[in-house]
Amino acid sequence: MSLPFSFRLFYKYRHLAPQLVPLDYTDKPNVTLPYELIGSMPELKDNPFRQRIAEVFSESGDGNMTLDDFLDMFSVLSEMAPRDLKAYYAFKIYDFNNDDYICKSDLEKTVNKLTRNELTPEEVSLACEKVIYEADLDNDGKLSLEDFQHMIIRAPDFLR
Ligand SMILES: [Ca+2]
Ligand SMILES: [Ca+2]
Repeated sequence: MSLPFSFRLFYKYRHLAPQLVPLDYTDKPNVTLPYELIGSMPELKDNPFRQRIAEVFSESGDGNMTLDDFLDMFSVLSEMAPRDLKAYYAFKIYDFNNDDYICKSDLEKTVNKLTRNELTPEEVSLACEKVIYEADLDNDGKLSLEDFQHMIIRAPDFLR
């Protein structure tokens, strides 16, 4: 998907740990870079969701990344990624407990990160109830991917 950028991204990946990442990838070397290196990149270091983003794109789920994980992450974060794909990954990022729904506690974590903990717990709770009330199309009290996608169409800022 991100072919035009793959060389640039490969060098970006390798630059994080030149001693670990070989220049020659033809034999598919089994290399994984630790989250500490990934999360401190300029593109991520100020993002309150950086650890969650790395976990979601990391095949091992722990935030450590192979080159393929890394390429996937940057192609989805790219401005050119289709909105549906971004929405799918945003949903996964906000689904902190990985149960395929965004429930109120997932949303509270999301809102706390988005607002960098500047709201009181009551304000956060109210904001989350409002979001669920407005976006929960099937009234099961939590947001499915479909509920979430409808919400994104109305409020695209949620993707940023
Ligand atoms: Ca969840
Ligand atoms: Ca629902």
